[in-house]
Amino acid sequence: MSASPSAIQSVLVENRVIEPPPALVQQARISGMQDYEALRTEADRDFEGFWARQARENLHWTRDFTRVLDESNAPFYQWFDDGELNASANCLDRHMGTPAEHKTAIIFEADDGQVITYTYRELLTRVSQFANALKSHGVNKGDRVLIYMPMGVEGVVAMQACARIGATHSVVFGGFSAKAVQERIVDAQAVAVVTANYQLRGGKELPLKAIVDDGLALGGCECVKNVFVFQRTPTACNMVAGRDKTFDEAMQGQSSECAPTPVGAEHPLFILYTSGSTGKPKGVQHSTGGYLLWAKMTMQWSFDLKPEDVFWCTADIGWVTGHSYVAYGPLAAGGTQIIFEGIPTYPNAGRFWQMIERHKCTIFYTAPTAIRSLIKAADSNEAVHPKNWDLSSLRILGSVGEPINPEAWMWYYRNVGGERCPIVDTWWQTETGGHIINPLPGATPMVPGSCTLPLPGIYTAVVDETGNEMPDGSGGMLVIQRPWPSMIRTIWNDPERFKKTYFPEEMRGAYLAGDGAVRDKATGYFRVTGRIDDVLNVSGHRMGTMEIESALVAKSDIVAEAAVVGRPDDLTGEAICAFVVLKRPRPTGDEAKQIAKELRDWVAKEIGPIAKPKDIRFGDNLPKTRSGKIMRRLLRSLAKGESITQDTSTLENPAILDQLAENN
Ligand code: 6R9
Repeated sequence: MSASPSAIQSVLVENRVIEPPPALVQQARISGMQDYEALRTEADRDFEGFWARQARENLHWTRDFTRVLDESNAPFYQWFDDGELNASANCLDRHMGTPAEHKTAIIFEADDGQVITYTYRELLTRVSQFANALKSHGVNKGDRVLIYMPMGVEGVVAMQACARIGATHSVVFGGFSAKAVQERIVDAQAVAVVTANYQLRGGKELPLKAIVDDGLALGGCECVKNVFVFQRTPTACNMVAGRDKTFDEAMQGQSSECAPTPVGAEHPLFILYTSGSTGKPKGVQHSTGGYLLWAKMTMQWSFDLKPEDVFWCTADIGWVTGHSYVAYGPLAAGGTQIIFEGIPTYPNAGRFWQMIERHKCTIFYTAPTAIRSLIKAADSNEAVHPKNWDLSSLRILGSVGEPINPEAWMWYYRNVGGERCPIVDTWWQTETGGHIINPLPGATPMVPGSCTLPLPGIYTAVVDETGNEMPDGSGGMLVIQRPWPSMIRTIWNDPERFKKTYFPEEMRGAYLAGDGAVRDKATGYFRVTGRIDDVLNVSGHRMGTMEIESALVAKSDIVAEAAVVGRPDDLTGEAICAFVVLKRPRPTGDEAKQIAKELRDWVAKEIGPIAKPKDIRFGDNLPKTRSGKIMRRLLRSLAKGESITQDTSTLENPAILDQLAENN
């Protein structure tokens, strides 16, 4: 028995096409598909000329570039390489003497709801003082600085201060372990660490400095000469004389002026290690010029950012989204942004909606995992449903981090956006530096669950294992065929791995994203189906785990969340194993059996019998990284019945593994 390809597709074939609202189209920077096409055509006709124009219009260069793209040492591409600029000057100094100087750059809302605002002028002062503090403690251009901070303004100040003096930052998410901190210090040979005594999340005070101390004690960290400690709470922490100093001590007497250090366009602005869900962390190295250019351009293109907008990206600065769309993009584009210290469920799951109302947020950018958890909360408690708040300030919504299933998309569109706000589903990666495939809010007709079309100047395709383009409608590997300014430059300390991972020979010069995708026959729209390593082959049928997950989640009366992985099977090659979180308490025994049967039948009905999960296990939760990504690597081990030997330090909720290991 096998399902027809059309049956396999059915659950994800979306017939709904949602046009961007006419009022928004009228005012948007990129207004209507004709504007989009015009930019695409410009890039097609004169690729380098297109990027040169953008680079000169969007950034302030202290020395103009004469070369746009240097491909002589591909895939180590160089952009604008003989130009010089400073990223912090482009985010801050640039607005001095303009109407933006005294406008609010950052609205900070603390975990407990306290609000502090900072103008661009005030932010420049703080960044300059901290930059001077770094300099006077011997941090020089080209040095690496590890930043392990809570979500807040000081983290952004630390990043901007590094950029100001030409130091390369490496931000480590405040939920990572001491071992993760130590590994990243050693790999990058950081000369300083910037941290806080504690962080506040959901009313709890969690140590940061103590974890840095533990990390440094693990050895190999002699390179670290200074540790700067921001005192987030009055609680004391251990301070090592000579090495550690508080922010106040370090900044005392520092001038509030610090001339930005010009750096070459290719100077590494930062290293960011990719999440543990792909094995040994890779230090993704980004440039200054190309990276900043795209961070700014995508703020204006993808989010149509205007001076009066109040932008809110909920990502932590520990992830790439928090780099491009908190620390750099919004500032380079001169926007006002919200920075939130806490978590979406504290004091209750209405926090996001309450904050949107309170700060009159106009552009809201979050992750599907957050949306799904808030749907679940709203379903079980009306008091936290978004309808209880005035969300009429919103004009654009965004999604990032994983494919958004059509069910969640529609809920977000209806209940948060009031059927008035386009949803910009942005596909991109740490390695791409900024958005790659997404609708433009004032132009692209949307299809729930599809990230639609590549941005102008970006060339994406779907290919097979030998690099040949797949016919539209057939799944394959997502590649980016031409270089782009904000692309990864190398893996820190490992150029060979960079080449092998992203530019394998079979791809003949294209960048291999590691995701599967399909381009729609009729629209040319891309739908990203998940990581290539998540594609299953069951009885010779290729199926994205996402497709099965989407089917399970579509049973929205009972299913809250689902993750599907493959495990080896003698008969069918791979068997499908589903881990499911229900909207009711976790079932056991006969009840579990009965619901599992119901779900199998449902999936059979939605996709075809071939897609029926062989195993279904129920949990209170799924194992996730602290950025909210489901750790499929662990689920695959559990599905196989293996004991977990992998590193679980990046896991938000390690206790869940034991529960999911049981076959119910
Ligand atoms: C920005 C970010 C990258 C991986 C990527 C893909 C998945 C991100 C997505 C998406 C489908 C989207 N991903 N956005 N999949 N639709 N809109 O998340 O970077 O943490 O490096 O993750 O996330 O699988 O390859 P990063």
